[in-house]
Amino acid sequence: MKLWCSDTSPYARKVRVLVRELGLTDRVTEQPVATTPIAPNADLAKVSPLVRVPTLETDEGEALYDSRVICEYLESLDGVTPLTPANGAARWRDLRDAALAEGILDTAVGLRYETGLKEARFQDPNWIAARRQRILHALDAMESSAPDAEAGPSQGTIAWAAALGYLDLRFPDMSWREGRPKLAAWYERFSQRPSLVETEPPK
Ligand SMILES: N[C@@H](CCC(=O)N[C@@H](CS)C(=O)NCC(=O)O)C(=O)O
Repeated sequence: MKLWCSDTSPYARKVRVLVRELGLTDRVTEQPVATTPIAPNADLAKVSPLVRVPTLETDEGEALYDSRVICEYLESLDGVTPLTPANGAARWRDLRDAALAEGILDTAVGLRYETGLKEARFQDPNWIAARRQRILHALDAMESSAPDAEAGPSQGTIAWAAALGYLDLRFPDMSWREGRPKLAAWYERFSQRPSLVETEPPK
């Protein structure tokens, strides 16, 4: 399988972490690529109509996206022991947690494009402030339900770590740890997993 990814994409990082946690590194080759909304990568465009990373080309030649679909696919492969709870309340809670982190990412990545790719005169400070507020609000929800220190990897916990790592990379001024001691303690421990260390984005 071929995983189109980038070393700074938090969505791709979710998949790259899961690949490692599931023991699939021998079956997945990473294909780094640079793509942005205003400079879509031509090679990726040939296999992925939205031209976004991550995209997974399966051994059958199918292109899968987005990161959630790819995570579900990887956990469904023969010979793989899924990490995300299979059913019941634990599953819905975990997938809800993944959606919360992805909401943070959608907001933060959108902000990054807004401020990084648009000329200053086209940026709306009120909109930017509201988006930052949304991220802080979501972080408060994470603090209220921070996982046990011993919680293992799953789609939910991996998405949380990818989102927090992305805030450290792109929005250090948000100081997300301030006032969120449980979340900070959980992340401190979880981010030491080899899968997270190996996929840490370059500063
Ligand atoms: N919902 C998608 C989001 C993927 C996404 O937005 N990836 C970014 C990189 S972080 C990208 O490829 N951006 C290029 C673009 O939007 O044209 C997922 O979960 O995979």
